[in-house]
Amino acid sequence: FISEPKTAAIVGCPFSGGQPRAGVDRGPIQMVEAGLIDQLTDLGWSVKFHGHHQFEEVNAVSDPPIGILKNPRLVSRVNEAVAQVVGDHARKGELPVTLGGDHSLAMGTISGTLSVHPETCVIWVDAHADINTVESTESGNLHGMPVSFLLGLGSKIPEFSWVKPLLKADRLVYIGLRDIDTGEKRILRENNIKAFSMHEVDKYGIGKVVEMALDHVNPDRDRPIHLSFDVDALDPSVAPSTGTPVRGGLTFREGHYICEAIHETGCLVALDLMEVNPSLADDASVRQTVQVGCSLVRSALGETLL
Ligand code: B3U
Ligand code: MN
Ligand code: MN
Repeated sequence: FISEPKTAAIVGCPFSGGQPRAGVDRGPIQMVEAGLIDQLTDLGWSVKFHGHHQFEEVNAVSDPPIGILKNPRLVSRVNEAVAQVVGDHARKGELPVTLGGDHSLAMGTISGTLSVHPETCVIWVDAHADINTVESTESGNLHGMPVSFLLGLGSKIPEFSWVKPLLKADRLVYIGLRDIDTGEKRILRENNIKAFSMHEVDKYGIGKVVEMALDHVNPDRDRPIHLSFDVDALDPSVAPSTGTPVRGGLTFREGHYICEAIHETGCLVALDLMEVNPSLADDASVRQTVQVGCSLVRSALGETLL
């Protein structure tokens, strides 16, 4: 596979249907307005951006809940389109950088990556595990569920039949967890999924945690990496404008270190930066969160401190 494509393709996904709070659909717009494209160009990338994706058409479908799943058809159709777009970029050897939008979008982004690079491992950086199944979810919010769909866990619903269970449990690792539902803890345990919670970050330090995470999913550093970064992995003092902030999160440097270390592997083939919600919190907090989102992307794409 092409480990370091020279072209980055910005996939702007102004989508909020996987969770209840309005405004997360403005995240990608604000990150682009903050200058992300010029910043990546300055890092030496050729950057493709043809505007944010338009989801009005899918918005029009009648979409009653399925069980307690909210907006199921909308989330499914948007993600099917996202999978296609991300897959198309990856196939051309470009690095898809998906800006969310809520984290249900990773159902699409990771499906797209796996369709092109089946050996891909996923590094999921988040306060949450987003691994609820149709059976375990208490909220019915699909942004808390994309990982279970990718792994093929839980009962299948026909509306999501396009999602293939292409991700293997031993190709997935979490960093930053600290708010996991009881059902999710069981799912992680039963499927032997490797997770480095904030407890392990405290215990070993972020350098060791990233090394152990890579050793688990990518021991020879020869597999493609899809990094799915939920901005709520960061502490709310660092990234306040997000839908479900949880105290005790990653520092500014710990978040950036993860991105820098993954860049250094040369294996990054796709990146998600999700859950920036510019309508939550005051102007200064919004600006701070949008800027952190941009700088995480820059770090993953090779910005160094020296
Ligand atoms: N685990 C809960 C809460 C949650 C998951 N992801 C976020 N919140 N951002 C759920 O709704 O599944
Ligand atoms: Mn998430
Ligand atoms: Mn989260």
